[in-house]
Amino acid sequence: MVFLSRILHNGRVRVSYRKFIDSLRIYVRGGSGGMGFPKYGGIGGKGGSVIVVAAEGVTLKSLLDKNPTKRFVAGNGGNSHKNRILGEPGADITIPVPVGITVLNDFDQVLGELNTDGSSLVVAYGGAGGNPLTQYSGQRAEPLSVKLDLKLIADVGLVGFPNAGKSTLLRAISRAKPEVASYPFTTLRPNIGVLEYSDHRQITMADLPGLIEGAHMNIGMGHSFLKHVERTKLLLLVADIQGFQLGPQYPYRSCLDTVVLLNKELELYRDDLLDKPAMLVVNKMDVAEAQFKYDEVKDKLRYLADVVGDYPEELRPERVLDFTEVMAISADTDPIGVEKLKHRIREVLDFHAALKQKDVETSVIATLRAQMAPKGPQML
Ligand SMILES: Nc1nc2c(ncn2[C@@H]2O[C@H](COP(=O)(O)OP(=O)(O)OP(=O)(O)O)[C@@H](O)[C@H]2O)c(=O)[nH]1
Ligand SMILES: [Mg+2]
Repeated sequence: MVFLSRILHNGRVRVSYRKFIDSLRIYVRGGSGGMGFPKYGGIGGKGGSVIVVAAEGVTLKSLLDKNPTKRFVAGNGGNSHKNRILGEPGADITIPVPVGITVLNDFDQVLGELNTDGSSLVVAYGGAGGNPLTQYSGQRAEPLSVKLDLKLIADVGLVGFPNAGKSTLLRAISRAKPEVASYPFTTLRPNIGVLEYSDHRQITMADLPGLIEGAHMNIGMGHSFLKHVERTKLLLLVADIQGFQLGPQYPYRSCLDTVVLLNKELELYRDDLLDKPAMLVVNKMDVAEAQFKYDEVKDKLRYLADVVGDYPEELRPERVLDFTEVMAISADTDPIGVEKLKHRIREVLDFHAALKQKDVETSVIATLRAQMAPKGPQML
């Protein structure tokens, strides 16, 4: 009840997702150029640059904790003098940032993306050293503000209503230990787990906060965390066979309703997410009457296009997700089912990767299709 009062505060659902920092504005300035030396035609040293470098293990929170002023200024160039006609260049300053950062300027234009460990980007150049063209005075570099926007990099993104069992599934399928609890909005920040296979292949999966109808109007935790699925290769929707009801004054949504509403919220966030490969996992198949309910609804889940017409306009997506596969499991009690899912995820990822490769041999596609066919009859 404590939790419900937290969630249902003011009759609207408000839980802060913002405690997790996935975006940070910083202020940067290159170093000033050193003074030239007119008497000998000496040129001042160039100011240092500010460089952001992606590094594993860094978080925006750790960056902020170490640099609460969020200001980064590179070293000034040395002056030219009679013993050193060419002034010494100013020291560069490097800012370690998490892998997966997009750097944007004040106009929200993308300056670059740092998606691999060690990749770097110069965000501010130093001023030129004093020279004849500048009457030997060193140039000052302009201060700039840049935004560091983190998007997690994972192969698979878990998307589902609160309480559907996303974190339970991540716990069962990987060694990650995200928090699991019987109230909605347990997950406040994304977690990544690694699916490990016997041949050492690894697939990463991101667990996200619960997505709820009205998320686009900032209900629940809003939908801004969906940016973390923008780069995933596969959306894995998780739906509770029992459906969902946030509280007594909220409407009950069946399992099918939740899938349609997730589809709608994904569309409202960015409709090109619907073009991503997607799988659906119906969870909690161990509860009473689950099989009966699933048998009733499974064809509808597969062919959403046939059912969305029954929904009122405000709930109805314009375009539907095309699930490569619909699977029913119990994340909590069925390790065999979870293992099957783990292998299926790999097959589906490989299938879509092969399709994407334009020069892939048609025979390979044919083989993959044949492998997929018995379980995924709606495949292309
Ligand atoms: N019976 C049953 N309960 C499950 C199963 N999977 C998860 N649960 C329970 O459902 C509740 C919610 O599970 P979570 O994994 O925290 O759900 P979530 O989707 O991560 O929820 P949020 O983080 O709030 O979005 C917990 O009480 C779990 O124990 C399942 O397969 N069967
Ligand atoms: Mg969770």
